[in-house]
Amino acid sequence: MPTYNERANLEPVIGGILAHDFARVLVVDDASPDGTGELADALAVKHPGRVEVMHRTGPRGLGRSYIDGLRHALGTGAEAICQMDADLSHDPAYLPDLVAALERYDLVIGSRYLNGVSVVNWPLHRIVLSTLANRYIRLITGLRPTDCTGAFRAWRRDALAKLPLSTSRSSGYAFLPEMLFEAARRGCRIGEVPIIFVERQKGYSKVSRSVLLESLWTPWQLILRRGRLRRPPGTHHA
Ligand SMILES: Nc1nc2c(ncn2[C@@H]2O[C@H](COP(=O)(O)OP(=O)(O)OP(=O)(O)O)[C@@H](O)[C@H]2O)c(=O)[nH]1
Ligand SMILES: [Mg+2]
Repeated sequence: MPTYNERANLEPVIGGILAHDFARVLVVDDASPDGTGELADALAVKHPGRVEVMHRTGPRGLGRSYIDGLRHALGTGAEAICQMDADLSHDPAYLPDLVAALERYDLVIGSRYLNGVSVVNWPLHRIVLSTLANRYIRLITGLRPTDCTGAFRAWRRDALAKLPLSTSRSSGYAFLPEMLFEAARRGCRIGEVPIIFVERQKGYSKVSRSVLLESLWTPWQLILRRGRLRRPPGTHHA
């Protein structure tokens, strides 16, 4: 779970995760100026063996943090590895649904767009932008999932281990469709379960206009490098 200035959300989200007996959590903090990292350290002391903290230094970034965190998680022997935002938009109550669907899939997406649009408290322009972005990505790359840009995902460890995590080029949000594309290319079975996504109530968004513009180029980069997905493994809805 990557964090940057999520002090107000950290304790409730970790509480929600630890409510599941099967779960452990790794917080990947990018030296948040608001003290999220220190709070995470205190929670690690409070919940020994169940909360771990990675303090990143150097250039910050969502994609970079996911790469470091997912690689670390692979090293722990976990059979199911989940990724999620820390701002409570991804409700930890869905974790059992995501993990259960790994019985049938290699990668399970917690999707906002499986049953129409399940997003609460977004202004209309953001819903339009996000649904258009997903259509755009599917059209260009050949990917099938309804939600290619969300970060709430569960992986079987063997599927994640096949991905070229260290050579990923995206440092920001482009990392999310890129990982899906690489998984689909390797024949991973990709499933989706519906989630209701609620816009953050505390803290602030880190999405900038330049990050969104950068994402316009991403699907083209993917197919120029690797070719469009010709026989995409069908996405089945879990
Ligand atoms: N480690 C790390 N985490 C980050 C960075 N940028 C964002 N995050 C975390 O990534 C998650 C998603 O970021 P948000 O700012 O919520 O992005 P978003 O969900 O697209 O935007 P909102 O809907 O406005 O919240 C949150 O848990 C952030 O704290 C970063 O540079 N480094
Ligand atoms: Mg968010």
